[in-house]
Amino acid sequence: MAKTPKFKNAKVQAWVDQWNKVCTPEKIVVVTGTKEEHTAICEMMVKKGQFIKLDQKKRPGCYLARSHESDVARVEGRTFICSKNEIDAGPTNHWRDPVAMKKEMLKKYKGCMAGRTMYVIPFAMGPIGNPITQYGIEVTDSPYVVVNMNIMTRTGDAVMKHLDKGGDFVPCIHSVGAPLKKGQKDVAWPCAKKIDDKYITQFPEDGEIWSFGSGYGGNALLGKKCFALRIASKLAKDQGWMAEHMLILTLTSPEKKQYHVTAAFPSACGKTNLAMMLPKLPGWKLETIGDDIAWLKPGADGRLYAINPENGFFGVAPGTSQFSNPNALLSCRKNTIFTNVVLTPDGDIWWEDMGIDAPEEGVDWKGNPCYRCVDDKRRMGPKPGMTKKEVKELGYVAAHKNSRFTAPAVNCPVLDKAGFNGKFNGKPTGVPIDAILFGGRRPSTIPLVNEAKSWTHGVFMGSAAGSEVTAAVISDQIGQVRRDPMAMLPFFGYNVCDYFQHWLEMERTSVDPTKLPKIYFVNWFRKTAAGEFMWPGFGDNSRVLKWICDRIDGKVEANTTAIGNLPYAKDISLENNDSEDPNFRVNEKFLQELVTVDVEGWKKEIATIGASYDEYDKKASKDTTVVNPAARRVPAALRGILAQVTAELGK
Ligand code: GTP
Ligand code: SPV
Ligand code: MN
Repeated sequence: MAKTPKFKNAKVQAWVDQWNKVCTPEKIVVVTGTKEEHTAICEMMVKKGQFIKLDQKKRPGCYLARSHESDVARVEGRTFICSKNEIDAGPTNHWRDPVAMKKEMLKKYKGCMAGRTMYVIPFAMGPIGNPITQYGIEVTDSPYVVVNMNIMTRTGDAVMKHLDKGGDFVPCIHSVGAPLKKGQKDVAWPCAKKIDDKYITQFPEDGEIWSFGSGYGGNALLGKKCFALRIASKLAKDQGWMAEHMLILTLTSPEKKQYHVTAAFPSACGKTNLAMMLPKLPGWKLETIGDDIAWLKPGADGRLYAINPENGFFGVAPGTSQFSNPNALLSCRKNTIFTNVVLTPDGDIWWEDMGIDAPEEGVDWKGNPCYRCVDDKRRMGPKPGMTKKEVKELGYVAAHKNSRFTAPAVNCPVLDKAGFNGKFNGKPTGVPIDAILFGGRRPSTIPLVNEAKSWTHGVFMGSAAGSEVTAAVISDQIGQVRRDPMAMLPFFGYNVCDYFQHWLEMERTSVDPTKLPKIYFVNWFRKTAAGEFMWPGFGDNSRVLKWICDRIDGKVEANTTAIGNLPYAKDISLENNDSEDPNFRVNEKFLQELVTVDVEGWKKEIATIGASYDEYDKKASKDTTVVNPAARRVPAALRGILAQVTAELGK
């Protein structure tokens, strides 16, 4: 056992001491958060073969990691909400009894850090000192986690100083679950290889996070999904605020009017892209505040104010290109960690749809050689001389579909620095939100943009969100449409029905409900029967944002339909719609279709929304502790909207 360092905060002392005794690491390092320390850990990992140092002229401060094949994304099947009562975890979460779970996991943690260093990471979710900010301590045996946390959160001495003064924090424990015997050589990506040995566990009532067996992304960087969404959503419900899977952006019109927008899209459905999008519409300026998580609090004036609790971007690499998201590429030019992308012979990185030619030869995410296709310079295959078709048939990609970059937010050329620092008009309130967008990948039925008729209707829209499952999660359902309410399905820290009720409460308890943001549902992903996207997306999404601003300002009429207020096609600006590439040009015929109600499609849609509600209600119906027949079920107000839309569609 290592010697536990001394901490001024008694709770920190107890937390580290406890896990030192259980996990028996070789030594303990308290992360101070300096640049030198960060670099030294990266270099240590290079020496151990866990990081590849990229060409420092092309990518200063950048490294590449390759994960184990079993450890490439979040594991929803092994993610648990451990509330005392099962009903409090609700119908969408995997529930376990907290006492039994701690007992089971303690067995796993026993001796799990043997031969390894235990790092103690003090971190802040939000700007240090901001009244909305929350603090955490992550104890981990993964240096990869340390350097990623350094980028994704504010870490080190400044946080510890805050805790020294007795500040409270969320205690987190993480282990890759791969102890080393004496003299045993470490591997490139230590983790528990069997999926059933991985645990991503939240104890919302104790406010604790216990993670074991995975080193990847949201499974291991515990400030992100585990804390800022699962634990925070429960806190937020209890305290009257909201923790959401949302980007935050600042939009400035040619008339210099400013708008703040948040958007909740499921994993790998376009948050990072929208958050730093380059508007196609002339004169419009977009700035980034956050790309994944927003904490929103009601202000004294009735508006909702948002901060981004994170400090960096853990962005999807494939598809990120000079055309689709130049600001993301610029964000990862320096001090960035790449995971599971292709290594090029000149020490740079590449991925599918990066918009640049593949190297003739490279090393794929598994560490195997890969080669440029003979008939497509932008594809790579596992053998020399392959065609694009052969590669596709193999289902091969050189960069993993959920390969990612971890980039500091300060690198983003369009960062709204004040907003990112939680400031608005010089005050640490966060920014006032004008519009909330929901969305998802929906190849059919769902229009380009649909405005809610009321807050309750907006909550209904969010509750009914759905999307094709993406590679951001290890699942056998990739590509199938599933309901993903408010893009939070994997991230609710409590019962989804209570969460819906909480959204409704935000209006009921508001000092001025007229000041709440307007709510919209957007869909950039409609496809033709032939499988082509009907909307160019990316920078062209600024056309939709402008319509939303016009609606907020009362400048345009909308088409009032059964499903919501749709734009008239003429009100979607087609200025600057002259790209040579038809994929990056709005097709006016498609646009008309995108703003028309597909009545038959919607009847089916409504039926599946109703079915999802029924499914949610089942849990309470089967639970003997729920006596009130309306309790712990989908709120009647949402059922009311469902009935109303159904009736109007039938007319
Ligand atoms: P997480 O980080 O997993 O929460 O994902 P995200 O919501 O931030 O998704 P991201 O912006 O990284 O986008 C994921 C994928 O969707 C990328 O491959 C993008 O190229 C693609 N994408 C994003 N926006 C658009 C769009 O407007 N149209 C189309 N067709 N694809 C898009
Ligand atoms: C997501 O899956 O929504 C992500 C990536 O943002 S992860 O941090 O792994 O959750
Ligand atoms: Mn996300």
